[in-house]
Order: sequence, then C-alpha cells, then structure tokens
Amino acid sequence: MNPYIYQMINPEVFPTPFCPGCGHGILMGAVLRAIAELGMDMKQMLFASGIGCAAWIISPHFKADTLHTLHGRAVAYATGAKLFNPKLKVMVISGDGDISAIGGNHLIHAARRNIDMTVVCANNSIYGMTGGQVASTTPLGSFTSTTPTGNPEPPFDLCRLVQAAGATFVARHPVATPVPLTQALKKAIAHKGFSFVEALSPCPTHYGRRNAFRDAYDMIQGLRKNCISIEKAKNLPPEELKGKIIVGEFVNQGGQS
Ligand SMILES: Cc1ncc(C[n+]2csc(CCOP(=O)(O)OP(=O)(O)O)c2C)c(N)n1
Ligand SMILES: [Mg+2]
Repeated sequence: MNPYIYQMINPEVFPTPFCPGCGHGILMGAVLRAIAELGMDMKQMLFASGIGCAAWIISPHFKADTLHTLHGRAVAYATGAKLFNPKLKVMVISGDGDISAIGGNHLIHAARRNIDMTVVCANNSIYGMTGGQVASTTPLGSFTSTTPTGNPEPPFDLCRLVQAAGATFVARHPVATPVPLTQALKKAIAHKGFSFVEALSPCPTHYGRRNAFRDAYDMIQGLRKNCISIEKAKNLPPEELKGKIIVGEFVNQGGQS
C-alpha cells in the first residue's frame, strides 16, 4: 500500500459505517489508490456526494475538501465549484439512487455539456441506506423491500445512458476486481472532460439477502462470474450474454488533463 494513502484519510472516523460485506469500502480504497498512484494532491481536489451509504465514502473519511450535499444534487454542486475555480479537480462519488434516480437530470446534462469532472457511481442496485427500496438500477424481477413480488421495471444501463448523453470517458467494473477498477479510476481522473465510472458494489444487507445470495462472499463470486469484458462479449451470441454484465472501457475520447 502506498504510504501516502494514510495521509489521505481521517483515521479518527474509522472503522467505516458500512455493513459487513458492503462493497463501498473496497471502492473507497480503489479511489484513494488511484489518486495516490497518479501522484495527485488531495488539496487541489474537491469531492462531492449526495445522500446515501455511498455518499459516506468521501465524507467524513477523506482528508480533503468535501461537500456532503442534498440528495441527488452532488453533480450540481460540483458543477458550481468547477465554474468558480476551473483549476479544481472535481470528483463526485455517490450511490446509484443518488446519481441516477433523484439526480438523474443533473447527471445527463453534465455529461451532455462534457463538464470537466469525474463522476463515480457506486451501484449496489438498491437504495441501501433507507432500507432497500427498488432503484432505477434494480434488475428486472429482483426482490426489494418495495417489490416483494419482483421488480416489474427494467433498469437503466448507466454506462449507455451517460454515453448517449455525451460523456467522453465511460467505464464499468465490479469492486470484485479492484485492480481494473483502480486502473479505470486513474484514467477517469486524468481525463479532461466528463468522465464516468460505474463501480458495481454488493449490498448483502438489503439486496443479497432478498435475492438468494448466501452471504457477501457469494455476491462477490456472483459478480466475478457474471461480469464479462467487452472484448470477450463481442464474440459471443446474444443467448450466451443473457444475465451477463459487460464491463470495461466503453468510451475514451479526448485528451488527458
Ligand atoms: C429529497 C430526499 N428524498 C429522499 C431521501 C431519502 N433517501 C436518502 S438516501 C436515499 C437513497 C440512497 O440510495 P443510493 O444513492 O443508491 O445509495 P446507497 O445507500 O445505496 O449507497 C434516499 C431515498 C432524502 N434524504 N432526500
Ligand atoms: Mg444504491
């Protein structure tokens, strides 16, 4: 571990508030490693989050300027900060509900405008913090506290959504493979323009236990089994891609900052 990472966190707030087996802590480690490996100074950065379990990744854990904002509004705050101080490296890290449901409008317009910021979405397929309600990312048929007979609605593919809106760097990886996730985060942070990383993060407490996962390990193994790289997916017929999650780098246009 890069020793600089210990200067990037507030030790007094550990251990984290995350449930045992939650993937958000792995994502936190991956973000810190990415920043450390890029040799960036946290003092030149601003982190924003909304409300939810994932919103706690940056605040109070990061020893940096953080904005723990209103539910869904982190991208709007981040846009304002970037306009005020264009030299700032701005990063939003928050949950799928926060970024793509209540905050979905801010997300697509920031992507359309190609605003120079990095948005990291911790996608656990559910509203974790409020008791496991169905989200805009919950897979079709999944059980949640508000869909006891199975989710009747199809989910967003967040990477395709932001790609269609105009994002110039788009990638997805599960926390189950932290090395490619960290590499994608490094590229996203170094990218000039709107970059988006979807980090698939298991929620054993609210999603796993309602959807026949034995435990957190089972969820991590499930992600490893179901995720397939873009390169491999290209050669497979649609019937073999059923139930698979395609991961990798979907878009990489434009220069590095
Ligand atoms: C305006 C408003 N509406 C609803 C809520 C309740 N609320 C807080 S967090 C949250 C969902 C968070 O889900 P997500 O962003 O996916 O994060 P997770 O907890 O799953 O990491 C909701 C609905 C709120 N705080 N404010
Ligand atoms: Mg969530």
